[in-house]
Amino acid sequence: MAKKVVKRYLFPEDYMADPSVHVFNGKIYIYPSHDWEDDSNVEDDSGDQYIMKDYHVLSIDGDPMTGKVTDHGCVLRKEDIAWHGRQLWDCDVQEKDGKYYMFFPMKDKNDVFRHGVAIADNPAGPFIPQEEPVHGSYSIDMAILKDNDGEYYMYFGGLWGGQLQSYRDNVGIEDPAKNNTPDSPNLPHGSQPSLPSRVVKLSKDMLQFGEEPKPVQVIDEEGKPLAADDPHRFFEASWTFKKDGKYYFTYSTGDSHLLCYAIGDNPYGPFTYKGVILTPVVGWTTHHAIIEWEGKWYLFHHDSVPSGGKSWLRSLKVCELTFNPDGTIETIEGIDE
Ligand code: FUB
Repeated sequence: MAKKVVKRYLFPEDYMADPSVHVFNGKIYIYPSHDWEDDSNVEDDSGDQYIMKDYHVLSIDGDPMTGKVTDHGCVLRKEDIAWHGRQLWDCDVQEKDGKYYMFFPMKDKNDVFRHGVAIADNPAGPFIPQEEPVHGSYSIDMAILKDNDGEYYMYFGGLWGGQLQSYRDNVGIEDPAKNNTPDSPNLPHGSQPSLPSRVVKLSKDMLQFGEEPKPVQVIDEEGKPLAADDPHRFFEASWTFKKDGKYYFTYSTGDSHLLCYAIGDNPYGPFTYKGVILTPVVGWTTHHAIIEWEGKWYLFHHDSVPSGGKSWLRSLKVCELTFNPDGTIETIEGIDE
């Protein structure tokens, strides 16, 4: 049974989505996508309606449910990135040795998603982009885990418009700009294993992959990868965090509109599927971040209620998340009314 909980819209002043959230220097920072509407929002299965052109940083003074939200303004624009094509989608930021590294996906001039890195001296930016995308990078939706041993792991990938189906073993098997819909011949079907997200350890300088990306297996209690027709299989929007020595891998199921989670013993997995975090919200996409703040856990996500259901105009929300004593998560109801 999904539980109804109190939720807060964080930034009614503008449409923002895909929150990545971290506590830096004792303060909560949100790194969202900045949704945009003009004549070119065309709704289709390949995500052409998500035409974001820049990133803002938000921060919260104190408690996520009540603290004042500050917009630190535009911290990176598409035009500032030498290799830019279009669509600045879900980014994430991590700190290393006093520098802040923003990892972002954007289509290059051939309409192929690559990962960029931009660097700042403080968590509120501005972020200065590197000249080139990360070598060998592909697909979308990065989330960076800083592990206790000082290593940083990036989780990434997304189906359909996220282009993950165009790669096998980190090599393109077709032009990733093509077949960005559910009809792609490269998507598995029925009881075939679903396509996994990827995880990669970052290089010491945080600017490249430090190894070949590996598949993130989400398995059932019998150890079998979730099947392509399982409504709980991975689609996009990876997130990770650690709690009580366990690694939680959380993600969106895309066309079944759920946020789900799986638990593992190390950053590479496998992760055993455990359940639904959030039932469908208003709007096609669902996306999230989970953090601990002063002993409580919070789910940051988005929906399209304030825009009257326009899937490309989403609004940031937060609510408290409850863990059961065995480490499982209480399912939250996505619709508030
Ligand atoms: O915001 C564009 C895309 O929509 C994101 O990359 C996905 O996770 C989905 O929220």
